[in-house]
Amino acid sequence: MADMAKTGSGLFGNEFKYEEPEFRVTNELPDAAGREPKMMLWSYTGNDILGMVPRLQKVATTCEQVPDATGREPKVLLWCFEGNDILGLVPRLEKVSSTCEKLMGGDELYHYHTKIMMKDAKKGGSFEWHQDYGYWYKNGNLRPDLISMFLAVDPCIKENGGLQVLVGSHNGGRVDHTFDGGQQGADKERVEHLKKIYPHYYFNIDSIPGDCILFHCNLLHSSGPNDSAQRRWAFNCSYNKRSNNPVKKHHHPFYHKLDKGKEFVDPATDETVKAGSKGEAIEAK
Ligand SMILES: O=C(O)CCC(=O)C(=O)O
Repeated sequence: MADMAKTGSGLFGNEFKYEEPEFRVTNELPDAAGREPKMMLWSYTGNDILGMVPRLQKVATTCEQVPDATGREPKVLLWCFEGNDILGLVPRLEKVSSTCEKLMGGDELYHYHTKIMMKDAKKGGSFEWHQDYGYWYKNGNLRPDLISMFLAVDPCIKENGGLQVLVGSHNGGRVDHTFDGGQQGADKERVEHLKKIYPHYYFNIDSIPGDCILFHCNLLHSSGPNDSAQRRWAFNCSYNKRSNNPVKKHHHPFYHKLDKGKEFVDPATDETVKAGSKGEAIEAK
């Protein structure tokens, strides 16, 4: 959609819909991200992401169970380096990585990690209120210069433990985190105060699996248990700024260049060929 980024839509005016064939990030997106009390939230669907969803569903599950405060366990499958399999393409996609880069001010980002968050039907546990920076601060990232893309593999709705956020709370700065079950949870008293300032919002990503949300690492978010009969999986890629290279070695990587994949050669710069008549764009079938 040529003018996709001209106007935000949705409840908070910062949801943007992407449609094939054109994807273009204009300055309105980062502007919307910076405005109070809006949060960083974008929704777009891409066929290349959608095409991977069935493959994600077949992934081998060498995952961790991370108990919530009640002992119920959502499962997490986490990897740091992109890898050369099909799943490694997701964080490399231009429309994901370059959009995140633009939203974070244009500085180079690198892939910090990707996760698949799995909540089994009737069993899956919660993620307590937290900021991702609650974890990542402890990893030696000096600044909150990280961003994530949460991609719905299954419909993610309130009933199966979909995502909830405090809209705009990334503007409130870092909150202290301590263990809450096996997870890092934000200071509960502080969260209760913040709830009075920032609206509590449930996402319903029910129409198109493949929709995603991009959000800043200081956005307070959580998700409930899955008591429904419907599985809830989500794919989550996180990036850090190169200029925010962590100061301590830990379980996620230091800066490494993100290989965004293809770069087409401009025949005009190729001295080994003489370009003939101007070629026409080939449309993929
Ligand atoms: O998968 C979810 O419901 C929440 C995930 C989450 O909070 C996170 O990855 O930081």
